[in-house]
Amino acid sequence: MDKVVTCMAPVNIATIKYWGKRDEHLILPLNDSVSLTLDCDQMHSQTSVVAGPFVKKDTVMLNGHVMPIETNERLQRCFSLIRKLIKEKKGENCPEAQWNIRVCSENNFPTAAGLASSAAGYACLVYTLANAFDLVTEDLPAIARQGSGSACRSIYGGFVHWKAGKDDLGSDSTAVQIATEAHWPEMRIIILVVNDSHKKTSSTVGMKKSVETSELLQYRVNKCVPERTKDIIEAIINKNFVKFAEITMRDSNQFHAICLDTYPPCVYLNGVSHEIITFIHDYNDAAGHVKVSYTFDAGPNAFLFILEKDLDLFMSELIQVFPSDKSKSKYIRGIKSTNPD
Ligand code: 2P0
Repeated sequence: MDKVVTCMAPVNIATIKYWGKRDEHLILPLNDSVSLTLDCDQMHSQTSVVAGPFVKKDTVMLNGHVMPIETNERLQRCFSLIRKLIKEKKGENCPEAQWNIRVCSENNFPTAAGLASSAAGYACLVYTLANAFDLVTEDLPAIARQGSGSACRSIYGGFVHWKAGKDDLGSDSTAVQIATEAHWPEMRIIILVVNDSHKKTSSTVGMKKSVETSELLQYRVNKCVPERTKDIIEAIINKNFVKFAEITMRDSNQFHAICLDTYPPCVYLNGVSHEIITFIHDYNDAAGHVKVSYTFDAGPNAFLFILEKDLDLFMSELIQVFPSDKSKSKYIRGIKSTNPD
């Protein structure tokens, strides 16, 4: 390889949350999840890869810091799965499979702050490696999944369904696209960054604790997620915003209820998050039906969904209630057309 290959991958926001693994090592989830991948020109990872006999050893730099690959099982697995693919496609003894690889990756947004940085990061790593070695394959989501579960959803744009699968080896646990980014162009996402510092309990640790201690988690996995997944996919295909929005809010609330049911509890939302939830419900009540919905990941930051026709009026009220200052939200960013800062 005599050139540097650079790719970008955006974050994805789950509307049906992934929370809990049935296999920690292979990163196999207990339940299906559904997400929307943002545009690449917004929050994204950018990764550059170079490989060849001239590279002395595998190295990965993230945001200017060297990552210790030797102690990072997930990075090692991604590298070895890519090398396995190279051998499958180009022959067991091909020189490329022996080359060392140098990776340099950057996020254009805060890392590990509950803003889906590992999803974008691992999706980008795997996608860039595949491009660098000319590996055209449908296996990329399954490889990205083994870096970070939610990364399999960022391989695709638009609306994505990560099927949990049943197989012990994970052959059927992969992401499929529900609809492309062109399907629902009126959809907008607003991100309210309440706090962009590192979260106290990582998602990986939090979901492990939930699997071990939450009595509600199995109820969610067996009784709620299957029907919600079916309904939200239908809502996406039919562009039924009210249905989509209601399921999204319910699933976010149930996910955080599981976090509180975890012992000791994982508290990801803060006072401002709860103020945002109240504000959204008050806004929808005043409008007479659901105009905007929220979802929160493993952090206090809010992701709001709204249709373009309702955006201006909503933003004018939002900015009054949550001015972009340090006491409330640090900044407010509208994905696609709006940037009030
Ligand atoms: C999601 N989250 O569906 C859920 C909602 C956080 C809250 O996927 O252990 O970083 O690397 O598989 O992918 C975050 O979990 O966890 C996540 P690992 P990951 O977006």
